Amino acid sequence: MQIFVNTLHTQHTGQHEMFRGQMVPCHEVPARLDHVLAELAHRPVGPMLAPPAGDAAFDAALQSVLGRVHHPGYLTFLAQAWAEWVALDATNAQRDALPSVWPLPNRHGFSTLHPPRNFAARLGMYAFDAGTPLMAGSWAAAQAGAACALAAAQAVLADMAVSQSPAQTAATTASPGQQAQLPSALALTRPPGHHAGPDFMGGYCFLNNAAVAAQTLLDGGCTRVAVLDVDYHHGNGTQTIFYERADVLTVSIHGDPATEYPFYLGHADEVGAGAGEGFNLNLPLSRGSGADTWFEALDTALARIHAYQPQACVVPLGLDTFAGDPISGFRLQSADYLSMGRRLASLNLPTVFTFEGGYAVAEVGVNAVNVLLSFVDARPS
Ligand code: SP5
Ligand code: ZN
Repeated sequence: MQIFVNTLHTQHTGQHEMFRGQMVPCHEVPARLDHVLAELAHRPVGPMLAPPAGDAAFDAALQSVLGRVHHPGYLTFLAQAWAEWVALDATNAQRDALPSVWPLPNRHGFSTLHPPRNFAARLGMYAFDAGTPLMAGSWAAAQAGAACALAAAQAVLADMAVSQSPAQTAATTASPGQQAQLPSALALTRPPGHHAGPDFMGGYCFLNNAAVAAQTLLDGGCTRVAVLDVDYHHGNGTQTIFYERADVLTVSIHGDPATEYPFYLGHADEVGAGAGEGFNLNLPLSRGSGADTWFEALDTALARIHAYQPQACVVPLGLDTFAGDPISGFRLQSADYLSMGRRLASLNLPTVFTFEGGYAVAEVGVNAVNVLLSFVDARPS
C-alpha cells in the first residue's frame, strides 16, 4: 500500500468548535495524524510518499478534479475566505472564522438573484455547521490533502494499468506472465473530507478527498467505482456529490441520523435520484451498536458492492466507530479493526483509503493501522 502523507496538515489547527452553546476545544487535532504516523513507524504498511511537488501536469490534474467534484464559486470562496475574514477586522487574524448565520432552505433561503456580498452571509451559505473553523492555513492544508487523494488514486491506476490504454485499464486482469495486481493506497491527511459537498463545508471537512479519489479513478478509465464509507458519521458530502450518478455507488454505514450528526441525511430511503437511482445505499445503525451489528451491516454493504461489479473502491476510513471515541456512539474494539481490514480486502478490488474521523486520539493510530495492515496482509499481492 502506497501512503501519501499531507505534510501541510498542521497548517490547519483549529482552536474551538461550537457545541451546545459554548466553544469547546476542537476534536479534529493534528495529533490524530501524528499518532497514525507513529504507529506506521512501528508497523509499516507501505512506502511513505508525497504527491509530486512543482509538477505542472499534476497541479493541472488537481485543479481539474477539484472542479469536477466541487462548484467553482465554492472553491473561489475557500481560496479567498481567510483574506476576507482578516480584511473585515485586523484582529480577526487571531481568531478562526466560524459561521453564525445560515439561509433556511425552502423558507427564506437566499436567492441566486441576490447573492450576499457580506462575508458572514457567504460563510454561512457555504457551511452547514459551526464546528468547522477556518484559519490561515486551512485552504493550503485542504488542497495538499486533496493532492494526496489524487496521488493515491493515480498510484492505484498506474498499478492497475497492465500495459493497456487508459480506457481499458480498469477491468484488466493480469496479462500472461504478470502477477495479478490488487493495488492499494492511502491518502493520510487532515482535515478530513467526507462531509464536504459540491458547495458546502462542515463536519471538519472542506474538500472531499474520497470524491477526488473516486473521480480520478473514473477519469483514469474505470467505468464503475464504489465508495464504502465506514466513518461513524454519514458521508453526506460524498452522497450529495454522486447522488444523481450511476458511475459511483456510494455506500455508508453510520449512526442513525435521527439522533446522530450530521442528522439531515443518511436515512435508508435515500437511494439516489435520476440516473443515480439505486446507486446510493445507507445503512444507519442505532447509537450504541456493537461489532456484531456493525459487521452485519458491512456484509450487506459488501454484497451490494459486489453486485455492482466496480473496478475499484474508495474507503473513507473513519475510526470514530471505536468504543472509546469521545463524540460517537458505536462500540468497536481495537481488534475489530483487524477484522474490518480483512473483510474490506475480501472485495478484491484496487482500493484507495482516505483518512477521515476518529477522535480517541491515543488509539486512532493503532486502530487505523489495524485496518490497513490486516487489509494488505489479506491481499494476494
Ligand atoms: C469527519 C468527522 O468525523 N466529522 C465529524 C464531525 C462531528 N462534529 C460535531 C460532533 C458533535 C460534537 N460533540 C462534542 C462533545 C463534547 N464533549
Ligand atoms: Zn466521523
